[in-house]
Amino acid sequence: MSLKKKDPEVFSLVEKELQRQKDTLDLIASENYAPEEVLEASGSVLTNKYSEGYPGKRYYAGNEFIDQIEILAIERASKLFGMPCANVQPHSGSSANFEAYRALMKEGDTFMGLKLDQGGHLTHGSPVNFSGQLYNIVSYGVDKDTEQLDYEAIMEQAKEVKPKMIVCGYTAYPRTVYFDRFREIADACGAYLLCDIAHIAGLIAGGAHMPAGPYADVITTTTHKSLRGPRGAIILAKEEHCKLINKGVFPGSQGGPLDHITAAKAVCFHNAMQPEFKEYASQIVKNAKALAEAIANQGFRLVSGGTDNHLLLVDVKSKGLDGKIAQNALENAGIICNRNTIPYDTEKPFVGSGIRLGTPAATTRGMKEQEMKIVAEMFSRALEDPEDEALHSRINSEVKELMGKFPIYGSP
Ligand code: DSN
Repeated sequence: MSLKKKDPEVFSLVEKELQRQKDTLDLIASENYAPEEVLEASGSVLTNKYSEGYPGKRYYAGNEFIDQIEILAIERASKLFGMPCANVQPHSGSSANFEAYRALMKEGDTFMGLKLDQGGHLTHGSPVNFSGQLYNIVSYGVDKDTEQLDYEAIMEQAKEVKPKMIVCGYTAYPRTVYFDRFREIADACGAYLLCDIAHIAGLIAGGAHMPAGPYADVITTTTHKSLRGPRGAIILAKEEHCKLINKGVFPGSQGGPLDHITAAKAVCFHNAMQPEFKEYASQIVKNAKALAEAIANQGFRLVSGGTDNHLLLVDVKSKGLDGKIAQNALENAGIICNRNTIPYDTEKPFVGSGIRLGTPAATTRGMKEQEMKIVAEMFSRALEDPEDEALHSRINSEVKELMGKFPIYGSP
């Protein structure tokens, strides 16, 4: 009520954004709807506190309850992902990667990550990012025919390159990541293994993807994607790396932690330990498979032929479109997703030949396999003619009606 009175302009924009979220179909693979208890913790009075340092070792007084909250978050994160050390202070996935790299590497050291245009993240060695500027990057790619990781080829490359670190875990890779294979590769060349599980953290927590904990030296993850928590990140590590990681986060890179977000992370980890979360994670994958099959049946080519996880990459070139045109047409039809490069793309990254679709948010709304068939049909129809405004407006109404049957935040 106070926001409405004190700043009606911002209030009204927040309300409009809420309505947009309710009325449209969110298929952005990295987005989700944080539950109300997570929003409540992140919007709490904890935002008022300064807590530089760690529980029991702060640079400010008054941290009795903040310490208890951070300890809870640490213990829960550690248990959830099966690693002895957890740092719950990183503000974002990029910060977490920056901090973990700095903890275990010196500037100029060599690391291997998947190419950005084949599914890797900016922080996995892109030349326009700190990762590609501070370190010597030798990227690996996916196989041109299967569009999947070729573990034998990566092993050969790693033995030759002898990197200090290998990064696995991706933003646009629709297949299982075999962390056990990456452990073998890292061991064969004496590298640290960093698993960036940001996209699949919820699947791992819910048992729908193999865990990274038994294999990784360090895990980084955001908490707001399939994990369905607040916007932020964490780092998990083997005991031997704990001190360096903690120093790398504070004072190495960040100042005060966001205590309200730490509390929301603790709530998110608690939720992810409940039996219902297993069902949620497994339904995300079932929905992605159903969506992939239905979209392929509409005549689209899927990168790697399908999906094992929460996302699929649709090659819209197979229908004579590019990613940018397709993304805009879909947005006009109320289907929110993002364009993406596909392996060995001939388009520039700003255009791309692919559309990335993910099911974590739609699954949170309660949608199941039968709705995925309806979604695939609407997706295909919206792309029949990217210029047809009347068509998109009709589909937009159909999407809104469907979303009304799967409300978020209590009402359509
Ligand atoms: N921007 C995120 C994504 O959409 O995958 C990765 O950080």
